[in-house]
Amino acid sequence: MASRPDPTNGEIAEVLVELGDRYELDGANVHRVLAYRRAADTIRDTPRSVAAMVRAGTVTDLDGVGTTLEEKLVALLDTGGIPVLEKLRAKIPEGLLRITKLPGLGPKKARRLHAELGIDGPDALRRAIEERRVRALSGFGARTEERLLEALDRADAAAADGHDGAERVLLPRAREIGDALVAELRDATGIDPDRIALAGSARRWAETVHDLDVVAGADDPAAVVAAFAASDLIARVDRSGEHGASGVTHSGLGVDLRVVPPDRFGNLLQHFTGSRAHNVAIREAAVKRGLRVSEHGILDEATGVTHRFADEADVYAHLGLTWVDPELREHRGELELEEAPRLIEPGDLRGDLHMHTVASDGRATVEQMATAARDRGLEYVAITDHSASHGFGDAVSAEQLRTLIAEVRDVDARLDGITVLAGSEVNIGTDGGLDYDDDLLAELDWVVASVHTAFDRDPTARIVAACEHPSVDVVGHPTGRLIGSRAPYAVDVEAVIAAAARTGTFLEINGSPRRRDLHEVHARAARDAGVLLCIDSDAHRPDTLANTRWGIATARRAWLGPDDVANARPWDELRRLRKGGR
Ligand code: DGT
Ligand code: CA
Ligand code: CA
Ligand code: ZN
Repeated sequence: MASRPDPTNGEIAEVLVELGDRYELDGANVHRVLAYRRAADTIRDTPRSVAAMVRAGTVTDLDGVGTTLEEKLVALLDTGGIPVLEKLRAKIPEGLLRITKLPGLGPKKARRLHAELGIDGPDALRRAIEERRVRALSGFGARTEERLLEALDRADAAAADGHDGAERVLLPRAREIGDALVAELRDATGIDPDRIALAGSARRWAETVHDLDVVAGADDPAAVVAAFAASDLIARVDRSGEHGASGVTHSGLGVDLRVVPPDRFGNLLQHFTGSRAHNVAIREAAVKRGLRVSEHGILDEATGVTHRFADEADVYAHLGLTWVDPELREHRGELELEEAPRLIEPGDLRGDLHMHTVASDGRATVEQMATAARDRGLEYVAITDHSASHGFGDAVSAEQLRTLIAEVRDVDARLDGITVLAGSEVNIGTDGGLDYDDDLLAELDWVVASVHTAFDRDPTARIVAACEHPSVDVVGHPTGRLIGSRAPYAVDVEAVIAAAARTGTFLEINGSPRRRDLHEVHARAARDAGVLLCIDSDAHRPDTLANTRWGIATARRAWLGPDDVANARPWDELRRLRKGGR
């Protein structure tokens, strides 16, 4: 049998997503559809080859992969296809699948467009809207037509820009794979651990990463390149030479590897850490001193001597620059710093003031969350479940909140080594009002106020009103964005910062890796306006308490030190800093 290259995990995941989408359009049971999507997520996030697991008969070890799916994966590897997928492909037009991806048009509506109007793709949909035939269907109005037309225009524009291709990956996933790869190359080659690193956006702790950059300084570069090609984290090597290689991980993330002799590792690391804008600024500053900076070294034009450095810090020193932490290298004034600022570090956080339990949409109890936080070294936590109007069956009514407060007091009394505070993440209503009455709010130790609904109903005025409430301690995820999937709501961040400063309300840096909200630029502006920031996990399970690490990353990129962060203080100090010295 002719051998075909194994599909990467990303490619397998795509096939399963397509299978789920087509089943859904075919009217299949929702659980089956969700099962395919969940399996696709698991497979995409598996760092090693799933194709190899299928061959070894171990693929059912993965969460959500059973024997039915295993059979399909075997067929995919052996024949390049899955029979039921071929059947569904024949049955459901490609264009129909495309229009279900339009915002506002799920599979149910798409199926009706197909069944009742014969619409089989974007072009047919556009024609039908122009002929005002869509609004004739029940459940579709003139407003829907208008929105669909806008969505079609946006989809066309995105396709023309080529923006529908390679997506950026959230930082945690990129770092998980990148750190594993660096560790593997280190172990395989015995290279000096200080001479191999992740560079690029991952080292700068950016929100998303387009590709990984691995740099190394080694006496035998070919050995590092060979280890890279042999790594089972790498699905495919596209290009390889004596001093580097490019490849793709199983999840489809690109990787560039570059290797130089150890004596110039500092230059290489500095160059490929970027950012581009930071490097351009460095080169311009250097030229004025008669120095030319590149990844190969610093050329002194007067003497013709090229200076090379094993350590990155020496590159900055040689250029007469203060050391700049990687997170600051974004060309936002970092080269003008006279000394390196003391940035906040993970160990500086003493508390975590935003987390959920089974009382709302969390997965663990108050006691489990508090115990896990204590084991992570925290001194205090606030339990902040969703408030009465949250919906999705996850709301805490006023009466339930009283019970929850009692539970928190009880856990606090029983647990040693951690202070457990009674709080709430209160929805800000469309009129700027809060979900619970003032007396109940005043009983809480900690109140996070967040917008979760009606994003188009003047979020600025609502958040400003919340800041003016005497019991509101902090505004949660102030702009509501979800990186890669939802734009911030139209909130005037400057006005929110001004209101926070005026009222003594804190602003949150939500650590969920797809939020990181406030954004670093806004967090820096808030600090400059005298506002204290809270770095919170917004954890819904014990293990996501670790999300404060991504909040720390944003805080560092905002130039924040421990003094700028409310929960870097002991609770006894912070409680007095709450507005009105409550
Ligand atoms: P990414 O991959 O889009 O998430 O962001 P980066 O920053 O990792 O960008 P990437 O991978 O294109 O390049 C890594 C770093 O290498 C970049 O931040 C600066 C440096 N670099 C690469 N190519 C160039 C270049 O042509 N000019 C300059 N000035 N720097 C470059
Ligand atoms: Ca990169
Ligand atoms: Ca790159
Ligand atoms: Zn929230």
